[in-house]
Amino acid sequence: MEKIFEQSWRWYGPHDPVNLSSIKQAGANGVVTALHHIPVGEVWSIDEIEKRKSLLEESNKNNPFPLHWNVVESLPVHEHIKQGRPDRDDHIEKYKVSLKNLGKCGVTRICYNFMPVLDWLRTNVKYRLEDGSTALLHNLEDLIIFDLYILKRNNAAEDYAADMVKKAKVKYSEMKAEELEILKKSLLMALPGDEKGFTLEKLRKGLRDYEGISAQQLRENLVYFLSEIIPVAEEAGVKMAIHPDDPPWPVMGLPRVVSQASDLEYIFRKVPQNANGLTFCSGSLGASEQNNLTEIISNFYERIHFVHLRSVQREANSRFYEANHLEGSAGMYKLVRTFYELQKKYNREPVPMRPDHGHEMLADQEKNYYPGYSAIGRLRGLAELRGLEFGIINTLENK
Ligand code: DNO
Repeated sequence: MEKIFEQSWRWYGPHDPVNLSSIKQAGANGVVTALHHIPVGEVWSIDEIEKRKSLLEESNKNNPFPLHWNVVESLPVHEHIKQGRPDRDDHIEKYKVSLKNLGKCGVTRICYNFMPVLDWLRTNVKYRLEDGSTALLHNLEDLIIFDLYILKRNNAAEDYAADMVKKAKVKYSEMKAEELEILKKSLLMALPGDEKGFTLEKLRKGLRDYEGISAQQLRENLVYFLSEIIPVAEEAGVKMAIHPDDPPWPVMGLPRVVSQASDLEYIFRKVPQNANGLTFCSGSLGASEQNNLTEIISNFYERIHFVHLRSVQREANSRFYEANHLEGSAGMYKLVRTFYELQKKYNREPVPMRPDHGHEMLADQEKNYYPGYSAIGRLRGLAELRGLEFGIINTLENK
């Protein structure tokens, strides 16, 4: 076997500070990208998809190592679909058209998520590590401080354990204004690819729109959505790959239903076609110690259409930070080895994999990257993961 993964790299498009030739130099040939300029819910026309493809084709001229668009990350799901509003069918119809258009253009893997309002959530996007680089941190205590004292959400304290609320209260009373500002900025940050971000008011409104929507209701809305789009995806030759919740538990009173193995079992049982698949994200799932990552890979292997590899270091009280790719709690050797063994068993093509996030380090510390998406940190991640893959294949095959 030559490869376990198709080495890939997330590219935000023409405005991304990391350009296509840098991606080639990083050693990736799969480009994971999305049409971020199209508002959520609007159709991705063939024209727009072809325009993005032509940027890659242009950069491939006279190049023996061509890039290709292998995964869409993300085709976002409109909030009204998640909320099950009366107009959800109109939004689902538009989603189907985008999906078919992508299939027609040969872009056949789509990553998306079903997290209400917010995507990934970190309380400090510049957490300094011992080696001087910075990483992303999630600290529940700080999230509580934000929720109670900055956002001032009604009855927020009821959503957390009493001892954590107490600890947060003490910490808050000692925090300086700058620290509170960092916390606020980190939590109101825009989602990847969106430059606008949240205001407190916009976030409050987003949360209000989910009042009365239980986890069970959200789950049913997800199944409704999947029952509609998966047959269309199958027909279009497209694989859908849902991204797990990050972190994998409810946040700010919002339900989250793609957090653990039982959630995955549920949605795959309800909508069994293989086009209904998973983005295996070791970082998101790995933030909860209840998730056994190798078991999840083994149980859902044939549905894993896309892989994000990164490792969080879990600490007490739902605090975690993003460690180097081969360190932290994920146990990367075992994960990659499990992928190797299953690929041999099922004789599958290499699955697209991207190093998810990287530290801000070296010259990148002077630049302004979207947190987690610096060039050098991800380059280090990819290089380490490729080395691990190379070592596993060569050792196990006695090369
Ligand atoms: C964060 C990403 C996520 C992911 C979406 C997919 O870095 O992994 O934001 O792109 O959840 O829909």
